[in-house]
Amino acid sequence: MEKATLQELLESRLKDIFSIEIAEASPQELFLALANVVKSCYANDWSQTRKNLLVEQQKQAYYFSIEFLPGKLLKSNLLNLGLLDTAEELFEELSFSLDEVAEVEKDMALGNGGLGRLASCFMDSLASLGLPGNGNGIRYNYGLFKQKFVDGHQVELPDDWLRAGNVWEVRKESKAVDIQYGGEVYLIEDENGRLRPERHGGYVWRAVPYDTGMVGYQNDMINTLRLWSVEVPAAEEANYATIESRRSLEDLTAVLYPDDSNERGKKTRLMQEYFFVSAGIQSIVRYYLKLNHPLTMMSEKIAIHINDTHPALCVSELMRLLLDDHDLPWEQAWAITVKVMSYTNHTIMAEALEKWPIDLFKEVIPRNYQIIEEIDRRYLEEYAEVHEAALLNRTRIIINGQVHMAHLAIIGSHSVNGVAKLHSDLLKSVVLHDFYLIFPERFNNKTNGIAQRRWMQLANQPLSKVLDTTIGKSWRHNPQDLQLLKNYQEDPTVLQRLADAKLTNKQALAEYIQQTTGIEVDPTAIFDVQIKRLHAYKRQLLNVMHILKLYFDLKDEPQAPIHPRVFIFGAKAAPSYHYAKAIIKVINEVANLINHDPTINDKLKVVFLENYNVTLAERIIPAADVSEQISLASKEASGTSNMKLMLNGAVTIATLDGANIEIRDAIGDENIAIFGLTEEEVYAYYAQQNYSAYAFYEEDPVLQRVVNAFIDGTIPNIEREGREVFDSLLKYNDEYFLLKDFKSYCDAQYRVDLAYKDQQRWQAISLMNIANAGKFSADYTVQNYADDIWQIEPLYAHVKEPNSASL
Ligand code: 4GP
Repeated sequence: MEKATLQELLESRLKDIFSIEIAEASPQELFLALANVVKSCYANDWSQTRKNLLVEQQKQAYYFSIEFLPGKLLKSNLLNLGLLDTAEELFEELSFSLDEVAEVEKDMALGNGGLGRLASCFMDSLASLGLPGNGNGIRYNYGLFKQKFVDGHQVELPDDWLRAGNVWEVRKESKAVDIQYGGEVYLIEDENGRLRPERHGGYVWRAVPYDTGMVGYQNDMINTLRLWSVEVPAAEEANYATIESRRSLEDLTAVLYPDDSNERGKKTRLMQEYFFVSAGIQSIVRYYLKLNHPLTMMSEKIAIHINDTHPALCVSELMRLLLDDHDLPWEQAWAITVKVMSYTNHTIMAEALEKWPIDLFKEVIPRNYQIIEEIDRRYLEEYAEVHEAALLNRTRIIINGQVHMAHLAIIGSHSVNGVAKLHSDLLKSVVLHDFYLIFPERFNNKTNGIAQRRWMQLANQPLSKVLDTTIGKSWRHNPQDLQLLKNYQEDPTVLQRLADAKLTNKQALAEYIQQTTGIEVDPTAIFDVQIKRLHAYKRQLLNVMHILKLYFDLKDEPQAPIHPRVFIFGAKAAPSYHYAKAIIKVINEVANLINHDPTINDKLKVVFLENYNVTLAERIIPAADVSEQISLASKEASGTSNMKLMLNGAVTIATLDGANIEIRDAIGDENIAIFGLTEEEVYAYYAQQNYSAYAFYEEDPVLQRVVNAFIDGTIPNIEREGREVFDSLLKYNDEYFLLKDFKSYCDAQYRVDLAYKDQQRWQAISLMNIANAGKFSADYTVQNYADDIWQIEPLYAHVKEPNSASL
């Protein structure tokens, strides 16, 4: 599209919506007008994609996820439509900044972290590969809370992201479905001797879908992200006459992760899970029936993906529809269900493997509960002759009065995958070992990937330009072409250009830090970044302990040859995760102490940026020199910020955990700083039960001084939190082995410091990281899901060649 055409469209939208001229428009008005133009640019392709899918009758994948974290969409849609450069030029000509306009958009934060962000990366890749794949989730009125720091404590404010409306979504009233909750279900024999459910009581809520176009990268493919919102069904209006009764209904899709420390929150959560599952499955079956194929062939046209355990009810809900609404015999319905379903596990942390009390199940979704009981009964019966009773009793779905969602997902799926090689191996050997014995053929690995277009082309334009001029533009379509950069490892001009791009990004981040926190940081210092959810296993505390060590080194010897460093944190703690919040307070107070200590002479700065989200990540990642990936080996399933930071030229300091191992394999030991226990060593400690935090503390005076600092008054204002940290390390024997890994972490940090001082060497390492990051594009990951799990192919009727993703 020509610039002039874009301008005309923009002008006419501004007139239509606001009755104003461009010159009078505010960034808000420009945003809305431009977003509407963008929408109209893909409207036709969106309907064409749907029509083609119906005509071609190709198999489609449906990705069920309780979280999606797309971030802002304006610039990514412009990029994918091939309009970004034109829009940027136009705005410049009009003396506006496109960035300022894009900033207006609310970050769509319908998720917590890795799991939700991965779901959105996959949406982008599916469309960009021309693959028919749709998202299915919940349209929460409030996204993940907005984080503020008050006196160094995390305070959670509601994220009212829908207040000004959401320009990208389309309400599809005609596609609404009813969701049944509660009541009692009796099984009554019909004239053919078949047991049929008869429902007494209960209530029906309406699920209304809001669809958002998922725009493929310059290929005219537009998939759909369908998010469901709850409403009162028209026939039930009279029953919801009071504000209170309405409120309890509206609570259902109000917030992501209702506080489930109480019964009411737990119930809401289970109802949410059933809500988006039932709505999604009903709409899929309705679509499938339009194709006029027998239900027994469903797996040839439909793949349903269970992203973590939250949508595990997909199994029992599809069974319910096939059995109750479509009269299929159990065996047929089960065969279809298992062929259609697949499941990804995202964590080995036990708390995330959901279990629900059966009483709650019976109360909320009684018919699904009956079906789950029957799946459970048949599971025991079917495998009784092949496997020992003890094994079956450990793997069955209903155990000790609880429904195990992961068991339901595994038993009901043909594929179970982990998200990095190590994680998938641990699933087989430890976490899901019992299931591996029963269903070895179901287990496979799909290492995570990232949306490289967002994390490089959009987030890091300075570096993108260096890449274009050095290796050409093919990397924009084929990320593996980043390898071409390897030819320049010893080219001082290219290394300098990379360094310049990094400096530009660091200057921009320094400005943001100054504006938002008042802290001044020097862009020539090392920017050392740890951005991820706050969790004990991710060991932000280990990072803090190293910072304290450097602090003491400088106190003892102010001229110590340490290259100046800025430690940057971004992290939210779950509202009910007390210990994680204590760590936030500690980091903030350590920052206060160090940033204001004149003897440190600005050699160390600690910055904890508030409200970490996708948009903030887009600011931080391009400016990072060092990437902290320091979880205890075996605990981080994969990680994806590790891949984003690597792509942007940061050098990783890492344990051999999750995808760090595959990053190390891709770039070689000389381009990454590895430290700490390996997964085998961690498990050896577990087996021998001989870990003694105190022993490490006792023998290392440096460590002693650091650990004591949490309680000896060195760090002001952390009486309670410091004690909690101290106790977790010594009294409760340091669950995540920080004391054991401390020394080797400090050694690795020292190596990083030395490497940075040799700028030529540092830039060459950084270059190798960028050059080898192509393989972590989610395009490749999704291609593997498409080939191995979903068996979907690019839309045949596609007008343009889909993005190639062969490895
Ligand atoms: C996360 C894992 O912690 C992270 O390692 C992984 O990269 C990400 O999923 C995507 O697979 N898990 C979650 C969760 O976000 O809620 O379990």
